[in-house]
Amino acid sequence: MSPTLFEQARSQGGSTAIVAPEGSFGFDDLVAASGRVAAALLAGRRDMEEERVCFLVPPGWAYVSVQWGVWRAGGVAVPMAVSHPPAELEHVLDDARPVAVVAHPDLAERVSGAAAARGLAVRSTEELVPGLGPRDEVRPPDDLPQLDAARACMMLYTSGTTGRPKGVVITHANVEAQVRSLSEAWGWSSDDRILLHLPLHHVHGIVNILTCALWNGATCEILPTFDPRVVWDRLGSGDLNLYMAVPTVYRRLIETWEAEGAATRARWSAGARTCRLMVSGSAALPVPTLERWEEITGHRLLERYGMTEIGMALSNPLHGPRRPGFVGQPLPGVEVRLADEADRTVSAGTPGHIQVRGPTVFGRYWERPDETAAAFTNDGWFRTGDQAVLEDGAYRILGRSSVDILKTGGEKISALEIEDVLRAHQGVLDCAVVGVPDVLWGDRVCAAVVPRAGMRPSAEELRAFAKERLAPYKVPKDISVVEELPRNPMGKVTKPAVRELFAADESDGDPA
Ligand code: MLC
Ligand code: AMP
Repeated sequence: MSPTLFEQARSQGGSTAIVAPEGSFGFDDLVAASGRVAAALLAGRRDMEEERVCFLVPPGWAYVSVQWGVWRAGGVAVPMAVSHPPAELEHVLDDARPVAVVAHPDLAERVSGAAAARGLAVRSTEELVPGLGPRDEVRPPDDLPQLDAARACMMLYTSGTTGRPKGVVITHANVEAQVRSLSEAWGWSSDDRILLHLPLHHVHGIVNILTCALWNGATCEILPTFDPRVVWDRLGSGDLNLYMAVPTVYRRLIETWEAEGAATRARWSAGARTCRLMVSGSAALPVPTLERWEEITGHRLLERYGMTEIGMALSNPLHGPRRPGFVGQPLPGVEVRLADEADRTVSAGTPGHIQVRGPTVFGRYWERPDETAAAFTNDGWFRTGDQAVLEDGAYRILGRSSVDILKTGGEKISALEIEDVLRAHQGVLDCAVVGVPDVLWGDRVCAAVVPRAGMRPSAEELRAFAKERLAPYKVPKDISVVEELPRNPMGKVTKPAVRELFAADESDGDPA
């Protein structure tokens, strides 16, 4: 793994690295535990040489130990989403072609069938991670591989406009550049203590929170799931000084605070005020959410913009004015430009496509050379697919270039992937999936469905069908059965008109 990340951890000795459901662990524990995981995965070999290890482990101590163990063994860590049904996990197994699968005992059943069908045994975190189960005599070898920073360390799955989710291959050098950039911009230090409840198959939780904390000798307090009352209790304790989340989480926290009595509200607010920094990202932060959070906690959220392929690119300042509705300026070491359709830089004040370059940017999609090539300009700029405008020195995000990429609760999803699944239902002739603007979810996933002649599948039946095949956050919240889809004169479905169907549904209160 990144020698710097590892050496920094080792130099922290017994100071607390992780507070998790399993207990409190020092950096020395992490060095020991990850060494043992690495040795077990290597099983006598010198180096995993970028072989993939898929792991299905809830956020906590075992997760971190396995991730670091894979890194130290020279493997590529492929975290699988704990919320995903077997069908989504199977896609990752088929695509990543791992040599090993590691699962927490509580989740093993969800992946064991698919793993066995692919000739893979599921290894338990209880067996691999010291302190969680019986120890055997496996010891970390003195000579775990020395890794070149250009080697891949992680693959994160992300949705695009075409096909199923694809693997974003991230190198040790990418992670290091991302962490250095954020550490400088947001003033991380070993005095920091941050709460982590975001899913750990995304860059937000993995890099911005977990790895930044460990790199800086700070403490990361991990909750296994998001429970707004638990989060408020932790913020209200005054023990934390850093907090990062997606806009949906801030909205949910506001709703929970508003439903409480005066004494609890006061305690929660007072504790939250003692934080030094609170950050929002992964989706547009609605200005009313920013304003209400400021009233409740005294914190004007620092909004930043990023993406799995590039880490973080733009950020409001740690010190200095944070403009509501804006995402600030390029982070240290990150080049950002706005370009027109011909990849020419546009002038300030003119909307353009956001393109990003620099050491934080990934190199390739896993085994998708054509999509990789299409994602970069000839001179190495990555096309994010987002649009923005530069106004008075700060960037304002205008939206995405594709109407078929949605963001719900910070999760990026493809409308086309959901449509493919709905069309596989025997009662569905055609359908269109859209994101309807929503203050809680960002995009609320909605589907208009044209039934086959003589059939009328209910919304609940279709949702159940989708839930078996897709991650829960991809399942449409509203499904409307319609006679036909709105189309333009060329016969193409007009998604803005589909969106309007749902706005109309809401007003007459008659969803299917
Ligand atoms: C859960 N549900 C969602 C959802 N998450 N629906 C839409 N969008 C989502 N994101 C649904 C469930 O299916 C369920 O529906 C109901 O909500 C309750 O489920 P839950 O599991 O109890 O939800 P909860 O734990 O409260 O999760 C909501 C959330 C979570 C917002 C906390 O989605 C979350 O942590 N999102 C953050 C994702 C993230 O880290 N993104 C970063 C990507 S990296 P039903 O119908 O079954 O009741 C990136 C780059 C960058 O974007 O810039 O950072
Ligand atoms: P992901 O692919 O899950 O990493 O999501 C990246 C996408 O999230 C970006 O391409 C943007 O569309 C969106 N995003 C991230 N941060 C912001 C933000 N602050 N404002 C608007 N959109 C954002």
